[in-house]
Amino acid sequence: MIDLRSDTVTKPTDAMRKASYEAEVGDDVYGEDPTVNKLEEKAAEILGKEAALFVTSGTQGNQIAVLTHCQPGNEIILEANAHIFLYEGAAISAFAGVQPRTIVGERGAMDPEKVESAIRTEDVHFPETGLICLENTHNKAGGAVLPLEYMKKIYQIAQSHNVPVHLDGARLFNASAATNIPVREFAAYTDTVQFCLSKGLGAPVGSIIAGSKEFIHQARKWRKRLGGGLRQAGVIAAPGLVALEEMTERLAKDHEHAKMLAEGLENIDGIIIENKVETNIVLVNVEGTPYHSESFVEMLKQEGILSGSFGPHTIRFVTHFDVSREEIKKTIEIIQKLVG
Ligand code: TLP
Repeated sequence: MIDLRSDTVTKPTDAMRKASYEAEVGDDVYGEDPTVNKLEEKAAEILGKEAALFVTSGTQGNQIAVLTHCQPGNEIILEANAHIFLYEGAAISAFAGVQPRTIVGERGAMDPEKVESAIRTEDVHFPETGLICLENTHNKAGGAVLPLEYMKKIYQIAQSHNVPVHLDGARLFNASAATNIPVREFAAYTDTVQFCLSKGLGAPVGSIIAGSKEFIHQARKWRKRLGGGLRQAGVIAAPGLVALEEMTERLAKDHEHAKMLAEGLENIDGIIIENKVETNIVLVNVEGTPYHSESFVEMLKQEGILSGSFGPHTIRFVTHFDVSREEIKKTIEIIQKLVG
């Protein structure tokens, strides 16, 4: 199978498995797991933040950030297709008791003027704006990179209104690889950041959230409340360290493969590439073929290619390190044969 459903499907490398096996461990709830501590220190350093926390998933990281920043009854501003809004089971409302204020963006970026005017003024009727969330790269916008200047603008607006900014940087290293801008420069325009070790970086599980020491102190408590306080977690943190040491540079290869896939598919009659491919996601519109997205995905599956339906006519392909250049070529050939 050529699995292009998501970069979450990547399997741990041999080096990761070995690191797990050899990891020095302790009870992380007591703060005594040396491997987890090392991962958190390294992640904080890479992001230029005071402290970091190892969490079980991107969703947990985002939710801990919302819970830590906000009070029940707050409102958070986020893009209308943000993962936190679309794909996290309304956890912000169910757990944090906050309501979303969504703004439709352009390639994942909300108009800064709209963000500023969405921030609530003091009024007895209004919820307080507790947080602004950004997503970089933006999943639904096809792995679009939010430019650094844009992030700076949003951060300045947020600061002038005393509202914190959280970055869902599940694929922040992809944004960095696409722009050659270190992750810490993006992180500088945020109060807190979440990034996933388990996507393009290839670790089997886990995410990091980072921010000030005080924020991470509170976040640790929320992680415990949510049942995310793990014990000898070094065995899963060790692959995360390998991910940070060995897997960030190679993301450019996934981006090359995504561009190659888009270029190969765009010449096929009936197929339109919906996004400007900047990173590892290709959104393919099949409206001009006799198929809707679900049936297209099913047809590809029969041919040994896994993809994801991302709307009635849209299919998402995500490149990652378990997919080779030859497999990309083969994918193009098969789609050409099926609909060309
Ligand atoms: N995204 C998954 C699915 O949930 C859609 C994927 O296959 O892309 N933020 C962003 C921007 C994400 O894309 C994801 C996962 C998460 C957060 C959540 O991460 P996990 O799956 O670790 O909870």
